[in-house]
Amino acid sequence: AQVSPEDQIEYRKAGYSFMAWNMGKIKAQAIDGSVAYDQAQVAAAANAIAAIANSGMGALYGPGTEQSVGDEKTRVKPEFFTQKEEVAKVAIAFNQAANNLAKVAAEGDKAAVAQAFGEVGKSCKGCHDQFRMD
Ligand code: ASC
Repeated sequence: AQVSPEDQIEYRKAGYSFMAWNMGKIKAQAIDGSVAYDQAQVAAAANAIAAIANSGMGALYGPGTEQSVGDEKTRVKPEFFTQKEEVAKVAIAFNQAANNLAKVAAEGDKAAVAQAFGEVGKSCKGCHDQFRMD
């Protein structure tokens, strides 16, 4: 099914928002300690992030999505659409970090989760620095 450029932007932003919500849950439990560590919750959050990371979101950067469309704003930089190899690098790094976090979260060690979470955060930031406008 065809997805309009406006919907592509909406869906990709929804994916990032949902991952951010789940990152926040892991951060609260494994990093800040503001919420008690619950292994099942952390594993569920990590699995949600990995599922989205593995879902092929690159398909939501089609023609016509280089700029905001209608009410859907995007902060993607123009370089994202020309530097395919660089994009592939940050995407693969993110994917691997997200899959590793899910694996580590399933095993349950909090310190290892904190470490793996940090690696995911770095991979998020790596893409933001290169391909997201402020
Ligand atoms: C998050 C979130 C991001 C990343 C980034 C890591 O929780 O919403 O965009 O982590 O801040 O540097």
